[in-house]
Parts: sequence; C-alpha cells; structure tokens
Amino acid sequence: MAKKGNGKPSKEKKSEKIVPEIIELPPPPPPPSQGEFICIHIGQAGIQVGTACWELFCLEHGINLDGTICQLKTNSTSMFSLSQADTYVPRALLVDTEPTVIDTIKTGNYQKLFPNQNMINDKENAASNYAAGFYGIGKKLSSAVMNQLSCLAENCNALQGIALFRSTGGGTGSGMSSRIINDIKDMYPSKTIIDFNICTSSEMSPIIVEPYNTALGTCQDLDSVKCSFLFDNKTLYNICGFKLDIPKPTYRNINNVIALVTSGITSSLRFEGSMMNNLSELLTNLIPYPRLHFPLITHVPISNNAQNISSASTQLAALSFDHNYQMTKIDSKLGKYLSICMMYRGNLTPTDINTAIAFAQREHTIPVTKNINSPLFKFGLCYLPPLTVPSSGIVAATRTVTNFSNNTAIKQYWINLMKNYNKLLSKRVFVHHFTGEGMEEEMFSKTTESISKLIAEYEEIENL
Ligand SMILES: Nc1nc2c(ncn2[C@@H]2O[C@H](COP(=O)(O)OP(=O)(O)OP(=O)(O)O)[C@@H](O)[C@H]2O)c(=O)[nH]1
Ligand SMILES: [Mg+2]
Repeated sequence: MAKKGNGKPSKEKKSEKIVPEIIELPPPPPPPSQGEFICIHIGQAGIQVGTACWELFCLEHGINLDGTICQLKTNSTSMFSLSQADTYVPRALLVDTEPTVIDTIKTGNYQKLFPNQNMINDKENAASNYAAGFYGIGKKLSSAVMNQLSCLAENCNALQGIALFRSTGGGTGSGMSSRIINDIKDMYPSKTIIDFNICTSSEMSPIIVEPYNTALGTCQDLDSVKCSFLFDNKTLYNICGFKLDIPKPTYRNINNVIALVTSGITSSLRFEGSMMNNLSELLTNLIPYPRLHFPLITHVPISNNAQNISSASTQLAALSFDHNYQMTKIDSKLGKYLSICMMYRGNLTPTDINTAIAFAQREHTIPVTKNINSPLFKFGLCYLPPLTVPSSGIVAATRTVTNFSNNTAIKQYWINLMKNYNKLLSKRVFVHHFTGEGMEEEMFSKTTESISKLIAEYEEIENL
C-alpha cells in the first residue's frame, strides 16, 4: 500500500507543475458541401407542421429528441448545428404572435430540442387578419425574429437559403410571414427563400377571411419567394382516410404526411452523398419563369400496409403522377408541364432511374398533358432509404419518389381562390378589420390585379 504523506507539503510536491489533462475531442464535422438551410416556422400551422418534420428529421439523422446522438447517419449539419455541448440543434426558429402553441412545445417532448432563444412569441394572436400580422402585432415582433435569424445565419458556413413553414390562412402565417420575407429580402438578397404553405381549402376553411389572407400574402410574396410548395388540408384529410385508413384524421395525422413529403423534398439538402444535392440548383431547373413557382407535389408510396406497396422503380415513376397522391387536388391533365423534378430515395442507381422514366414515358404511364413539348426532366437521388415515425401509421417503404412538377394546371387553384375572394369583397365582408390595422383599402384591388395577372401568365405559357 502506498504510504500517505504527513500532511505537510513536501518540497518536491511544491515544485510539481499541474499539467492539464489533454482530452482528445473528435474533430468537428466538416461544413456541409451543400450549404446550410434555416427553417422559420410561423404561426400555429407552421409550428405544428414544423415539429412533425423535426421529429422525422431527428429519426432519419439518428438524433434523439433532446439533440443527443443516437446513431448519427451522415454529416447532418446542413439543417442542424452542433452545440458546444455536442448536441444537435435544429437550424430553426419557432415564431408566433401568441404564446399557447410555443408554450406547448416548451413543456412537451421537444422542450430540449429547440433552445429557448429560438422560440419567439408575443402575447396576442393576429386574429386571422393578414393586416394585423403585417402592420400590427407581427411587425412589432419581426425585429426580434430578424435578430435571432442573423445569429443563426452567422453560425453557418455557406447559408444556402431559408425555408418558411406556415399557413397563409392565418393572420400570423400570412401577414407576419410576408413582413419577415420582406426583411429577409433586404438583409439576405441573394439567399433562396422557399415556402411550405398549408393553403386555403375552400371547403374546409374554418376562417371566413382565409381567401383574403392567402391572396394578400401571396401577392406580397410573389416576387421574393423562389418556390412555394402548397399543401391543401382537404386533400391531406382524404389521403389519411383513403391511404392510411384513419377515419377522422387530426392535425397530427395530416402533419405526419406533410412531414413525410417535406422529408422527400429536402432529402438532397440534408444528406451528403446524394446526386443533385443542391436544392437551389434543382429549383432553377424547375422554375423557368420566376413568378410561376407553385409546383404540384406527389409522394409515393403512402400506405399503412407493407403489402400494398411496390418498390419497382418504373411503377414508382408512374405512380408519382397519380393524382390520388397529390398534395393539392388539381387535374394536371388540364395543364402543361414546364418541368418535372423527381426525388428518388433508396437503393437505386442513376441508370435505374433513367430506365424507369424512359419506360414510363414510352408506355404512357406518365400522363401526357395538352401542348406538351418535352418538359425538362430532372431527378435527384438520396441513397438512404426514408423512415417514418412509427406512431404515424405510415409504412416505411424501401424506395420512394417525391415528384414536384411545374404544371400550368395549378392556375385553377388561384381561379378558385379569387372566386371566393371576390365573393367576400363584393359584400365588403370584414374589410374594415383590415383597414383598421393600417392597410390601405386599395391593397384589395391591387391583389385582385396581381393574381389575375398570375393566372394570365399561366394561360399565356399554356397557349404557346
Ligand atoms: N395542416 C395543418 N393545418 C393547420 C394546423 N393548425 C392550423 N391549421 C390550418 O391553418 C389555418 C389557420 O392558420 P393558423 O396557423 O392557425 O393561424 P396563425 O398563423 O397562427 O395566425 P393567427 O392565429 O391568425 O394569428 C387553418 O386553415 C387551419 O385549418 C396544423 O397543425 N396542421
Ligand atoms: Mg395562431
């Protein structure tokens, strides 16, 4: 047994230097080759859809819901940052004018995933009023959002873009988002802004003035947003009913479907080693005319039964044009394809995909639209197969395709919206609520003009 000292410090001990222990830390992951994306989730729908997305992203990247690593799959730093405590933090802001939705996050399963400083709210909602979101309470809050956004942006090596998640039906999702998009355009003019938008569903809308909010917001953002992915709640309810056998779908159910599709769209952004891993590049091909930036989206397969799904690449290519899997129900055959983008996931090679697309075209399982003049086909490939959150009831297929195509038939969505908008406006329904928040009344007629021009632009291309 070693003899203990007599309590007095020895001469030798006095001169002994304290050598700091060197702990070898693992090297930080290299910056993502595809650059970083920051997400801003705005308003109730934006935040609730956002949490469903981040739950799935965490699962796919092997990250626990407290940000610790479970089994990290690849370099995941394009949409997550690595904290000093070695936890993964979503590059995301949760923003709302009122506190209840964010308070639920702060006390629920995600409380450790999103740092407090990335959750920003005020005390009162925008009362389903675009003008309150743009001029009133939303304007007041926007500087806090921009300050925190600049902190997240400084932490990026090569910020590629910013993705917004919101519903333009709500006052915060429409008005406050437009305010923030304006501010982003001023502060980061060269960055790509993409928009995941839960859009007004005329038959299901719980808010009378949703057509105002959606039209005013869209008109304001038209020249700033690069691409807007529209999700229609009514269509999503039907997908949950018919494909997942859920008789009375909740927001949670439909948000799981949105998360699955968003995962497909963003897979090339999030995973290294994919083909076409630059979403901005894909979007440049997808959107030849900047204002016509509302692709039709389908995702296949979506099923609750593993036996019902095929992994044959040809069948998936054909199925990805089936309107039963579309996120907004519009008849694509009535329009003209400008470009088609297919994001494949799973164990496939580029040759497999080229063969599948050529086969599907030859056999006419890809529908021919009127006036079709060889739309531009692009595909991306992420070798990692997709996953699904077990509680979603959606089977994790070994191969999936997310198809986002620029088709002029989407003009029908705007035609339907403007019908409802003009019906309200002709009776001046709640107009005073909007002007009362500081919006000029002529914004209503300017919006009619702007969306009519958008519809005419689609028609012009269709008739080329
Ligand atoms: N898919 C989906 N839609 C939602 C969800 N929550 C609300 N919505 C839809 O979003 C629209 C209303 O927007 P909200 O997000 O509630 O509004 P907000 O942005 O919070 O704005 P204000 O409450 O007016 O300040 C309605 O069409 C709702 O059906 C959700 O979790 N998922
Ligand atoms: Mg709200």
